[in-house]
Amino acid sequence: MSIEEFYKEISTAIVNLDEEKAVEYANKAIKDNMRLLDVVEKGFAAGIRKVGELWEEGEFFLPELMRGAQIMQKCLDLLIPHLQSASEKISRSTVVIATIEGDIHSIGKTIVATMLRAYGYEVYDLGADVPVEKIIEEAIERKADIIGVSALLTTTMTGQKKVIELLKEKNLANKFKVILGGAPVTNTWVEECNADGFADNAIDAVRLVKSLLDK
Ligand code: B12
Repeated sequence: MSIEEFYKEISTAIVNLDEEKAVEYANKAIKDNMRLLDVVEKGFAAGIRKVGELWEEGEFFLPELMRGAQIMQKCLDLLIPHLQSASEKISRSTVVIATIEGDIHSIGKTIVATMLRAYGYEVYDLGADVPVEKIIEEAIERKADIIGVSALLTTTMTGQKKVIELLKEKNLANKFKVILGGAPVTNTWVEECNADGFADNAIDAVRLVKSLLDK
């Protein structure tokens, strides 16, 4: 089986909600020392996005969407410790990351947090459904360089803008760089919010953080 076929098999296992196969592939990827981030992005994430499409098209119902996410999370729990063990402390910079309040989507944010850790950043992952004030409090407390805010819903994206607005109100805007992420985030939204950037996958998120800190 070629590597592309392997990614496709993983994605299919997620779409078929086949937990046994998905877990088997995650373990195989670990055992065979594969590039685990690629396995996550091109296999598992591709699968869960397809599940989302099927749900949107009415082929899947909410329990199936939830089951898909559960299987994905189980596999991530297996993979994440191995992604982290590749870590090499190369940076002392600190990132505080959260999914904004009202939004419970945590998978993508967790992958980004994991990758940043793997690249040596100190990462405080506040979880999902986190109020704007709490994100800012933690950023101050942890002396963060960067605040990352994830939003997966068009209705919760406005919270990303609120983070930046509240920082301005508190005269803290030049203390932190704010980066955004999540499927609905675009360049236009980043400009509208006055954010410092966005990334639509974990590798670009690492690149973005690095470039902002190099400035
Ligand atoms: C899995 C999933 C769920 C799971 C979430 C489980 C969990 N623990 O996360 C469950 C089943 C709980 C769920 C619930 C709901 N969901 Co949902 N869900 C999804 C789905 C299928 C996949 C999301 C995902 O995990 N993708 C995989 C990861 C790897 O990708 P990612 O999140 O985009 O993250 C990457 C990048 O965006 C970026 N990134 C992410 N965060 C950050 C942060 C920073 C700082 C940076 C730099 C980068 C970055 O890097 C990540 C890694 O590559 C999406 C479909 C989609 N295409 O996104 C729908 C989707 C987001 N959900 C949707 C909806 C509507 C809902 C519900 C409202 C459904 C309902 N009726 O209850 C609820 C929301 C409840 C709430 N209040 O939040 C809609 C949103 C529509 C919209 N435009 O607003 C979507 C788009 C489905 C659809 N096609 O309609 N969902």
